[in-house]
Amino acid sequence: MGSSDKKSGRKIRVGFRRNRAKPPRVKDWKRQLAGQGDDLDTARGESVVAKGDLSRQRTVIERDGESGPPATTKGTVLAVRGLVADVDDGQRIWPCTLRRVLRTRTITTHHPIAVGDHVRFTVESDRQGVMSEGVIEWVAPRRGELKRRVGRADRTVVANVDQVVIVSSADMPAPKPHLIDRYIVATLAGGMRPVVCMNKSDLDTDGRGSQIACLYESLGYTTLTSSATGGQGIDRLREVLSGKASVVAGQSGVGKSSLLNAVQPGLKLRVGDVIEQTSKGRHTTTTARLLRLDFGGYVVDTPGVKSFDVASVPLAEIEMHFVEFTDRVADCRFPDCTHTHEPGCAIRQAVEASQIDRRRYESYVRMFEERAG
Ligand SMILES: Nc1nc2c(ncn2[C@@H]2O[C@H](COP(=O)(O)OP(=O)(O)OP(=O)(O)O)[C@@H](O)[C@H]2O)c(=O)[nH]1
Ligand SMILES: [Mg+2]
Ligand SMILES: [Zn+2]
Repeated sequence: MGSSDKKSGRKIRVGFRRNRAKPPRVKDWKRQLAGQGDDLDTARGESVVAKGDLSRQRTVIERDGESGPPATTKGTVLAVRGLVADVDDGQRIWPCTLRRVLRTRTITTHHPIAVGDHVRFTVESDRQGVMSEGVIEWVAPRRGELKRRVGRADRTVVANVDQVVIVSSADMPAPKPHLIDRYIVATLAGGMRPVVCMNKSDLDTDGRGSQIACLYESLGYTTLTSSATGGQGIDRLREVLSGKASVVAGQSGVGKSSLLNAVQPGLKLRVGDVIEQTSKGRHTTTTARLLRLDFGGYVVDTPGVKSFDVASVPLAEIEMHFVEFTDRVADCRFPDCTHTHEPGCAIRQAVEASQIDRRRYESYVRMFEERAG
């Protein structure tokens, strides 16, 4: 690791794991100098600088762009199972573990690898000399990242996608518009495009599904009405997914996997059993998985959620992701108006005048108050 590496790389600070709190034994450094230190923290292409015994952090040089270490293979993470990731190099799928220096980042980001990550890995042979698994050495900087808060950690549901198809159903289970709003906020905050999909249109006897779909359409979001079993809207969904990187998300049982099977029957995704189906869904899909589409692009099918915590979005940013607020906030009397209780609030006036949908406003207040504590 020469100084040129340092120049081309980006310094990041990672926390020490507890077992590294003590300075490494001299023996380790000798082994490393002899070039046998591959199983140590110091992966090829990364330099580790411990700043004294008391340092709780160390600096790692992380490379940007295409110039990863030469002996590595490029791949995309299809699925993550614990600390093992299935990585597709375009030819085959490799089970990969993580280089220890990447694992240290687990402490702050829950898991340093997410479905959709672009990685570089080295292939390792087993005792019989068979190349059987890989070790992830490097993770590319992410663009488009859907994050949700789980406990006190932010978890990346999927990385490197262009759009989030937020699926709900007209009935069975009943639509939860507040959940759609949460997904929209997380999608926009993560730099992606939201698409609203109202499925099970065949069950929309009272018209509530299409009423909700109309609202999102009027706000300017790409909106679909579909029936995975009846075939309505499937061609349109195929068009929306074509050539893009997408993720489908929403409650359990709304028909996410069924919709993907309808756009590409070869996927053969497991779907909920009609007989056992309750109005709550049964969590048929259990892990997020990246799937390639024959007509171009890829899509990540995700397990259904009950709720979606947007705590990863900064409090002051939430209002920015309510598109109907943005032209009006300048008219609030106080520049730091939170639109929850202040006099002279242009947002609340617009709600009273029915210019802003009251239910959307309530979604905002719920998200704001939850975040404000
Ligand atoms: N009537 C009707 N039923 C549907 C439609 N789409 C899906 N279903 C049924 O809804 C049930 C749940 O479908 P899934 O595709 O497993 O739902 P999911 O969103 O993937 O659920 P999870 O994997 O648990 O998150 C299945 O019994 C489907 O046959 C639809 O458009 N109309
Ligand atoms: Mg599913
Ligand atoms: Zn206001």
